[in-house]
Amino acid sequence: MKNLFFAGLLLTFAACNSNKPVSSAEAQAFIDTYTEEYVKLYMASSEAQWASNTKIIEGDSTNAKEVERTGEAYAAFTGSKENIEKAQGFLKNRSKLSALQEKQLDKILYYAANNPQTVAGLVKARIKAENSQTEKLFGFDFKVDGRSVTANDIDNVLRDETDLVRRLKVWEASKEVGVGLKPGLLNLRELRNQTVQALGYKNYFDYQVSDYGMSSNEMMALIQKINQELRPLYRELHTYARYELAQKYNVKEVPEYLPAHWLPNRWGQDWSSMITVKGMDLDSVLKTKSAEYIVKDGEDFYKSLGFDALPASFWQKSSLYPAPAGANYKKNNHASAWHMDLQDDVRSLMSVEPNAEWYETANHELGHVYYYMAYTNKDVPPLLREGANRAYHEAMGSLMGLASVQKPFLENKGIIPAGAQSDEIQALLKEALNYAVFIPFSAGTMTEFEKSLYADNLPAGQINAKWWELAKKYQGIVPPTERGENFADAASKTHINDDAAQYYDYALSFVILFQLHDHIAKNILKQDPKATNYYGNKEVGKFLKDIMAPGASKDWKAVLKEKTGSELSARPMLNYFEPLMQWLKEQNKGRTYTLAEKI
Ligand code: X8Z
Ligand code: ZN
Repeated sequence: MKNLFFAGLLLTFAACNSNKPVSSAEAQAFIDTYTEEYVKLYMASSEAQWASNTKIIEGDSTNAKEVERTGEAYAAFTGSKENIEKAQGFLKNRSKLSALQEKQLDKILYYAANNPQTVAGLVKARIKAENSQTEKLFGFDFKVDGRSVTANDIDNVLRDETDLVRRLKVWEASKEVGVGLKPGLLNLRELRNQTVQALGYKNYFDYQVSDYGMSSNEMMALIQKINQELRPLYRELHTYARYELAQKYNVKEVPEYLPAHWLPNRWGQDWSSMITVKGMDLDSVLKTKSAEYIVKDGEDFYKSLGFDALPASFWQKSSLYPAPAGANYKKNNHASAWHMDLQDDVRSLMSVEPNAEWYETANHELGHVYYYMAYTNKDVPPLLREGANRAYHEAMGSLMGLASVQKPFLENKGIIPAGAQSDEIQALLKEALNYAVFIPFSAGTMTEFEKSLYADNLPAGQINAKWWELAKKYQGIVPPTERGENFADAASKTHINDDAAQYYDYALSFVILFQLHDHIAKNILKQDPKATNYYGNKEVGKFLKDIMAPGASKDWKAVLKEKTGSELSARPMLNYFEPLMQWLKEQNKGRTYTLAEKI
């Protein structure tokens, strides 16, 4: 990708390159000036986006105008011809630059490619279209039987309801939002592709993948390998779930593929709430707590490892709980974390309710926040205040989420009584229904769909057909009824709209998290990876901080090798679930498998 990128740049700007000799001091002066302006514009744009995501008022365009104004200013600067030429000029003499300077200049060009001034009109249209898509997605009023319901309400029904008629109704209601998002998505596909093409990327998928220093083909090969390695386990889980759910819903004939409305999640990406482990019923304990407890308890876990308390501004400025009933505004209902100024203003946007799913999500978001805090230090310049790669950023909090549901941890915290009997296989099954079930969704359905959309020019008339073709192939999930092209079920998923072409981040993050967890359990705690207690262990905290503190100033592959001794590998994840594999095969004896063994 890099080659293509520079080929494009040279073509566009060859005539303007200065031949002045460059020095590291000159490069540094440029980086410093750029950074000062960059941080200002980034802050202004973050504030506008924060307002636009936390207070969506129908018919009020105040936020939209601010998002456009600040977004355009940010784009004009980052994509300016002058900044591109300068960065490119310095990079012609890489040997004269320090590694840190080289990385920052590469970042400057990476940001530029999303906002080239040469296509300012397209960039402007994209900023407007992106904000309008987000407002439509999160301003949407879900309705069941004519009554407004929230995303949390929908999720609660899909988790607990056993009446299939009611489940179908709620599942269908959850997909209605996609209908109005389809034109916007098609428009954004064009705008996103065209903006990055102006600086030589093949398409927006290619652009996003290049942040890993990889080509799209390399990323697809990696992702497919992971998917294939997890396939035997997923195939057992899929077979098991078809039979168990048929029994749960009192359906005599076991379906070949899982009807989407049978699953306890809108996209079938996490089935863990299918199982309640006796003696470790975290969900019912958490339901007796407050939403505030969930977030505070997450912070307490991080603090026990030696992380600082969250700054007072986090509690003042975050938007952690659902909008009050009857509020005249809606808010983004998907969890996120924000580094507002690339300094100390860290926030999270959530709609926490006291249950196991939000407990996991709160841990996840705090992982982002503690990552921000760790790399906000004098050795990491603002332009490199990012994860070692995007997947690391996702992995940290998810790792803590995994650690926080293991039995010894829960016993230690007094969430479950010490010494309570519980079935280890059931606990492992519950985890697999979360972590293993997620892989075909993230590495399969989502990634393949977005690749098809951005890189392979998926025709507008095949958007929904493609989505369901992939859901069937990878997840073994089918729609409950015919879903024609009047629907755009993919667009009901947040990331398809506002975090485009990046969902492989999450698949990779799960692989990384099991690698880190395996290392922590075996080499630091000397505990069984399936039964750990991280709580209070400062050495674990140090291990995590050492990964987080350098941000993007270190190469992500080198970090993994240095910290775990191995390359990226799904082995630790597979080993973790190995005992479950045997058990599932036993359970599934005599049952019909419908998923192909190989993808
Ligand atoms: O989107 C998220 C985070 C964003 S910071 C809450 N996750 C993925 C999803 O919900 O689809 C976490 C894991 C998967
Ligand atoms: Zn995240």
